[in-house]
Amino acid sequence: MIRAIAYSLVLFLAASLSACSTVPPALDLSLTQSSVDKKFVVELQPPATTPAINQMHSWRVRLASPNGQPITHAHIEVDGGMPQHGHGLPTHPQVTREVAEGVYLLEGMKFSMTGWWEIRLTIQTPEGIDKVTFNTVVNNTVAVR
Ligand SMILES: [Cu+2]
Repeated sequence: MIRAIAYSLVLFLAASLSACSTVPPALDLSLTQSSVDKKFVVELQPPATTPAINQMHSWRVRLASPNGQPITHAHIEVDGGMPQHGHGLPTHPQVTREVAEGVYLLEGMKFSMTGWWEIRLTIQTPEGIDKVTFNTVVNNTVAVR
């Protein structure tokens, strides 16, 4: 009886461990994506050094038209989360300003867990509104001090 319980506990732990670490194999990790309706080409620029888990950090967003012209004065909203865990971002990141022509500062990013995260942007410009989704896999297990 105890052996049976111990055995099923081991099976359960093995199953939950593999569920935690499985990232979909066909995940598109490209940092340059076309928006859903092809109105924009968006490049996410990660911080120069990989942030630790729970470390607040910033990204840059480079926004261009399909033919490569920088798009200025856009309003960009940020959303995201972990699709496999059903939770959102632990912070409310914001695009705070345009630091160069068509390049925007995305502040307040933080990843609280390792694994697959989605970063979703909604981009509003005078030319229209469109959405884009990026996938990123956080492998860093270093905790912030
Ligand atoms: Cu999670």
